[in-house]
Amino acid sequence: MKPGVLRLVLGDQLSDDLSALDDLQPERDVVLMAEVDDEANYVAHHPQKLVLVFSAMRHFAHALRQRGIRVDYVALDDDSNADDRPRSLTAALQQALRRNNLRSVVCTEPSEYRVKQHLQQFTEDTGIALTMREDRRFFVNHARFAAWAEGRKGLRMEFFYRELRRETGLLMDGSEPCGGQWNFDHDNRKSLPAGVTPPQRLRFEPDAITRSVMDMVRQRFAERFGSLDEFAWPVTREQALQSLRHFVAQLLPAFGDWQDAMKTGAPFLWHSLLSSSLNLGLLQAREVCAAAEAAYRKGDAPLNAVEGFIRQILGWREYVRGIYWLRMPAYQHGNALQATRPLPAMYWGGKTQMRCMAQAIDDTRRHAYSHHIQRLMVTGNFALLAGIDPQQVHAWYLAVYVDAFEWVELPNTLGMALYADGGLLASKPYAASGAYINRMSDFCKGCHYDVKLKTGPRACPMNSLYWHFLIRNQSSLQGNPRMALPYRNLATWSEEQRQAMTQQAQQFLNNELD
Ligand code: FAD
Ligand code: DLZ
Repeated sequence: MKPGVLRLVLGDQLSDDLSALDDLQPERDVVLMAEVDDEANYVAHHPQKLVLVFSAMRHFAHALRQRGIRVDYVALDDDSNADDRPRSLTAALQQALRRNNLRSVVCTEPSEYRVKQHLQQFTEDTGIALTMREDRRFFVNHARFAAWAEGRKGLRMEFFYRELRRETGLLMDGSEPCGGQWNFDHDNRKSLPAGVTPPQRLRFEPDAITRSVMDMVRQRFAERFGSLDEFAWPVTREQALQSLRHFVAQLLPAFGDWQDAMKTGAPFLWHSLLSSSLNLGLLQAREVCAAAEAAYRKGDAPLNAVEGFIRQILGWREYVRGIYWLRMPAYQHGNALQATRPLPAMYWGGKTQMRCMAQAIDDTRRHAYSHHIQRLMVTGNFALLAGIDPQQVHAWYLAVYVDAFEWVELPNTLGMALYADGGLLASKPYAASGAYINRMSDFCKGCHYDVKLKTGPRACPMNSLYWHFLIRNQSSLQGNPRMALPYRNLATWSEEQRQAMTQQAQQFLNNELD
């Protein structure tokens, strides 16, 4: 009989058709899954993220065992092995090879550069044979993305997305896009009228496995930012599929209309809440896009909603992964605007009188979630305008969201929110004053600050910070044609006006932030 193989399944590889499980022979192979300190601590993960990852891993291991597959599962709270418990994935691998008397490893390529490096170092150090297979769960592999990027001046998502629409046939009528246009963004920027109430979130109440992980996380990670009280995330494929069905039937039809809206006390609106299931592997991008398209074809959801949704997954999700693998490891050090301010304490729940920030951060604390516009145009925008160190912002986003894995978080944070990659990902900085937040939300009503004011003690800080950002970065940004409008406006200001605005912003930065 051929010798058995150790098949490593990582915490975000919880998919039945994972390439690492191809040709698995239950009578001789063993699957290794390991909860380890290094992964739990490399950033200060929100307790809900820890519970989600560990509970989903435990449920996946249980499902494999039910199929007759042998699983060697290393639990963080397995006290029978406390002295010898592995701290890292590679230590877990080494121990499992010995324990199961196996000599070779098969895995699927890790989604994060850091983890891939560890595994490659492991084979170099030990000489143990490790076969790394492609991750087929994405529409596009690294070679395909590199070929698309090759020789292009700008790597704009829109063109990549159109190629994928043609290639996959998603929302295509023959060779033409459904509805005669590729992009329905302009229909998807409505603010939410008073009286329109968002639907309830679908909740998955913690079962015995999740409750036991919650106890462990409460005990071992008590000091972490974030609450466990409202944990309701899908932890199994069945729950993730239920979530998908709920989204398509109840939320997708209005997804487009309110895609960019924000509302006090409504953290989820019509967003799908599918990112954690997608990123853990409980759902596949192809099936999610297919379900959305089917709703359009049946007449159950309008094109602006379905196109807007599919663009996020087929377009943005694939594109940011492509950028990540194309440009790592240099990408993670980007700081094109030379931002150095430390991350203020308000991001970790410290006091702030800015209602928009308080709302986004409190949603984050309660749910390990805030929707895209809050991430980009509130917490991200503030960090951009205030010149906060991209590394600290990156560590925050990577820690606090249930869906945060570096391959998707880093390009969104460094590239989209902070323009720290110098415009590789975004054609201009997503910088906005308080007027944008006021237009798209009800946050400014009842705020300590007045969104209509630019200077004075009650002036909205987003206003002075916005102009300070433009003044401070004028030499790098004014040549960008997409920044022409604000710089034309700034050109009409007197030197005194510029100075007054700079002083207003600096006062806030020096006195109101810690
Ligand atoms: P929906 O609004 O319902 O969108 C549907 C799906 O599209 C999402 O589930 C997601 O898979 C995909 N998607 C949407 N926008 C993006 C995007 N910009 N990039 C990649 N995929 C996208 N997304 C993550 O999955 N993990 C992260 O760590 C993450 N960090 C972010 C950090 C910043 C600073 C910003 C601005 C965005 C970040 N995003 C991240 C993208 C986006 O905000 C989340 O995917 C989205 O909010 C998840 O909620 P949802 O499932 O309800 O999304
Ligand atoms: C995020 C996370 C956490 C908290 N813990 C583990 C773990 O103990 N074991 C594991 O296999 N994966 C974990 N993950 C996911 C990894 O940090 C990492 O994101 C993936 O392995 C992708 O490379």
